[in-house]
Amino acid sequence: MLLSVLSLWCSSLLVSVSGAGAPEEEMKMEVLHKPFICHRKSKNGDLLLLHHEAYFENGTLLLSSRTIGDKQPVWFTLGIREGIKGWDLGLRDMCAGEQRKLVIPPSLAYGEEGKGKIPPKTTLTFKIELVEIRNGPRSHESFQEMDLNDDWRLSKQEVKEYLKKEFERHGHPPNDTLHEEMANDIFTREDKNKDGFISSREFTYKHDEL
Ligand SMILES: [Ca+2]
Ligand SMILES: [Ca+2]
Repeated sequence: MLLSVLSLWCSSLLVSVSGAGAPEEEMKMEVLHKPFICHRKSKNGDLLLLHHEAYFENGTLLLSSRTIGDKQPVWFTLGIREGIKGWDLGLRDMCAGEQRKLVIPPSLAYGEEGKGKIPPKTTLTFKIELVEIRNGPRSHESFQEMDLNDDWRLSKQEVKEYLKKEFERHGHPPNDTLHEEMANDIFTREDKNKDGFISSREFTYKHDEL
């Protein structure tokens, strides 16, 4: 949870997607496997644990979470442009255990410029297996957990308490100076109307940002 909070609140970690202004091409989505039982479907703000494989249009494998790093599935927050736009659009209403194929045009991926090993104007095919869905840090439940006095807004002190708890939960010693800095950073970004509180409206992800 800590990492997702950090990535949510530190925009520098977000992958920027170029290609704005290019004509919007359609993304193709195909369900490869649908589990028989589906307790909940993914929605914006959820944390998704998933395996992903990316292929170029000629079928060459670009990367696979099953072979890189620790070969574990990765966490991804849906609907906040944490990755490419195509993922935010293509991984909604998905069940744990479901497998999808997404064919994502450059305008919803890495755009006119490409990125790293991805050349400009590349259409990418992803095979995604969703392993698990959890409440994301932007969920109603997370807000309630952070709002200690139930007044439907977060004070700087409540945010600092939350950061402290998250640090402890992950085995890091609390660090007042760091929490103060992080809270200041969060308020600069999130307290849109500058009233010194983050309202539930300011906190909750807004769907029309996509
Ligand atoms: Ca409060
Ligand atoms: Ca505010």
